[in-house]
Amino acid sequence: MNSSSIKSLKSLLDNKRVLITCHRNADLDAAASVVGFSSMLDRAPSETIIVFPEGLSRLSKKFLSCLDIDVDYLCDATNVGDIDYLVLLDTNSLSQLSEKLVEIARKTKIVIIDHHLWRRKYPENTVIAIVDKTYLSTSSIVYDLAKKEGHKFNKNILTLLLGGILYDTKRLSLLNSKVLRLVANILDEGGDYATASRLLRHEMDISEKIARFKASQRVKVYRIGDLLIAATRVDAFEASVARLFLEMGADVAVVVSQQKRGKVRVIARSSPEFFKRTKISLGSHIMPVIGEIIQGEGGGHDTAGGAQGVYDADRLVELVVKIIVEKIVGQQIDLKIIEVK
Ligand SMILES: [Mn+2]
Repeated sequence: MNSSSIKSLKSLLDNKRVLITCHRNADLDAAASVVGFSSMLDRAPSETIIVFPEGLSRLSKKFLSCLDIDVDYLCDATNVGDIDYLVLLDTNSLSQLSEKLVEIARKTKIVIIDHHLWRRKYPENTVIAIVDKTYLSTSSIVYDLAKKEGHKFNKNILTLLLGGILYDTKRLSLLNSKVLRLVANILDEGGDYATASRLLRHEMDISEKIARFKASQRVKVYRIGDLLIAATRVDAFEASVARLFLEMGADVAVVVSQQKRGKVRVIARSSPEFFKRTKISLGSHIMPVIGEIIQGEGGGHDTAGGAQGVYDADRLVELVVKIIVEKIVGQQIDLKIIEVK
């Protein structure tokens, strides 16, 4: 990120109608960066509209309500009228937006702020792209951006941004000196680590617990050397189930779920050691391939990926495992041979 782009960003959005948004079902990093960014523009003479396509994640809602942060937002951009600038935070492809937002993106100047690299070219009308992986979260980019603009956040927004950073860095288990310094600055300015950390603690409700037990009963485990792949199909709580399998010792977890309107979704998680050893990135090497086969889209990070499309859910579980196995061993293998019985 260079300072010239930052200067122009602030003057750019002055006196403009700015729509600020992020990927669907905003996770904590996305929600915190949207709220942080819009509060930074608050004092500027611009009109800001926040859209959280398909709303906020449960954790994001919990942070906003417990921190008493009042945010006016829309869940879609159907009646927003003319927009001068579309600010995309924590969104690394237009497919993560709602249809209406994609429509707006096609005819509106775009500012991109993200820590995920875009696998495709930026949309044609992108005027500024602040995309930097080394920030590890979009919340830390927004914080740094605001700092450079001379903007001071109030304590609750600082704690929210801290939550976004903790969330995306898995509570700082991914870390570099820059992010550690930014976190130290946030604490110095009044961000509350104890509160952010407490709010991040996840309390499972009974339905999530049941989903985890059911998934454990149905899981299939495949072994390649000393690598284990655990795969199953669930109705809900995919991410929780994938986490559980990793905690149980799987190197890769694959979880498929049937969605509305005949769609099917798969998420996969791998341990950082798996990526280190095999150099197989779920987001770059596996999910885009799956996305194509199931006539949808796929992507994600090295150790966390997902794809959506149209396919039979049970067959999709096998397909994903097959493609991961093929990538590991360099050839197709009959899954029956490597299934742990
Ligand atoms: Mn993020």
